[in-house]
Amino acid sequence: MKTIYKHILQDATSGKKILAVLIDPDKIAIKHIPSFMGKVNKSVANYVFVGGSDVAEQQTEIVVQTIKKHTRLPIVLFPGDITQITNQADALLFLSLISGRNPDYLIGKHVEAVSKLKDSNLEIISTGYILIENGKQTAVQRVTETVPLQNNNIQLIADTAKAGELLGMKLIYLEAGSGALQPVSKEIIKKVKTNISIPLIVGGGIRNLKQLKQAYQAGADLVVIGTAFENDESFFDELQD
Ligand code: 1GP
Repeated sequence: MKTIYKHILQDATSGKKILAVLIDPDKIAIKHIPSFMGKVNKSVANYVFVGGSDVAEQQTEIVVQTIKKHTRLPIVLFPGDITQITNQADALLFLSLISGRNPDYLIGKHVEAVSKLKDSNLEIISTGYILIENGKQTAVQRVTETVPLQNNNIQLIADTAKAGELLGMKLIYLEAGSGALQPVSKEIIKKVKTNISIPLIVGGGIRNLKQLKQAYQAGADLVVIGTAFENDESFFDELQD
């Protein structure tokens, strides 16, 4: 049943806040997945996102298969490349990097992905992906060779998000980049949220409960956290209810 987007939409509409734990297949050891997922399962996390910027071929499939054995949470691919697409997951964020002007990441990779997706059962969720400057170069920026939107140009960020919605995208993802020094600001989240009527995802550089709450209060419907859990799993203890 392809109901992941329906649930995100329902939760976003009713004001319920959603949390996704991001697992980078390049950064987690397979043998560590059972204990890591034990902590995810006890936390308030609703989804497991899987993806990264530099991941060896086949690695995503092995990681997703192992995660599946240790959780009932839906697994959503958040791929940095088409080699990370695997039918073992439940859904795929079909990301178009609308903050950039690199045709490969706007449409090229998507055309390449079609042959892989034709016979797949993945729920495909069109997502407008917007990279925001955060003070240092991130992996997404390096790999995609795009320039992030400046964090003081809030109107441009809001217009970019709205253009994504008008193009028919189902989600907007504001991304400061994995391990960002600063998360996306409250002002940006607020402005984008008031300009769009589709669910808003925010991620990058969120490392503590205060920043998580700030993102939700500003208008994020779904927050993605990866690095903070990689660095300190005790963060899960703060997120038990
Ligand atoms: C990165 O938004 C995600 O794509 C999560 O970022 O690893 O900084 O939590 P962090």
